[in-house]
Amino acid sequence: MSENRKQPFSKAEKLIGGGVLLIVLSIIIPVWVTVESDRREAMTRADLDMLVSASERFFFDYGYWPSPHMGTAGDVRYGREAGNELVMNILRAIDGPGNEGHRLNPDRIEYVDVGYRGRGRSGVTETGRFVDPWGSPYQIVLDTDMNNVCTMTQTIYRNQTGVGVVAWSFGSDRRSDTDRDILSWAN
Ligand SMILES: [Ca+2]
Repeated sequence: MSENRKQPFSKAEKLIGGGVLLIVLSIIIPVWVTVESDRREAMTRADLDMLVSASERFFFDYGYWPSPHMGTAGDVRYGREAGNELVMNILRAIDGPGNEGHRLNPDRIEYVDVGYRGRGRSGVTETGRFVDPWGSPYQIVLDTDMNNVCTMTQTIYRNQTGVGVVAWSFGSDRRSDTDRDILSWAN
């Protein structure tokens, strides 16, 4: 009897306990994954709204888009050939690439307030690149040739008429042009 007292759980009890634990985990883990992916998607949508509205406010104030490439035909896509830090430095009023000496945002207005990126959290890198919660740079197209069309290059997405800025995230698969992409516009 003293032997039994030293064993708080019998083998059968341990098996049952382990089974219950597995069942609980099998419920909790998928719920957590869904909650986490919903959280990241909501964060991404908020970032995209912020990028578009900040760019529009910038245009309203200055009469040009937050880009060092104004006048470039065919528009410029940031996040791919050109880093999006060129746009972000202008919108964040930072003296750096794209906005050297505050030349494009001379009033030094902070149109966006973005923190540093973290695990599962969007934000700017040390070089000022704005990345989504999965770590991929946000894609931004600005109407640099001012023809009221955002010309989309090297992507499945159509040119967007009547807007000066569009932005998108690669989403959870970290690849562009897939159904996981999160778009600032209704495709
Ligand atoms: Ca254009």
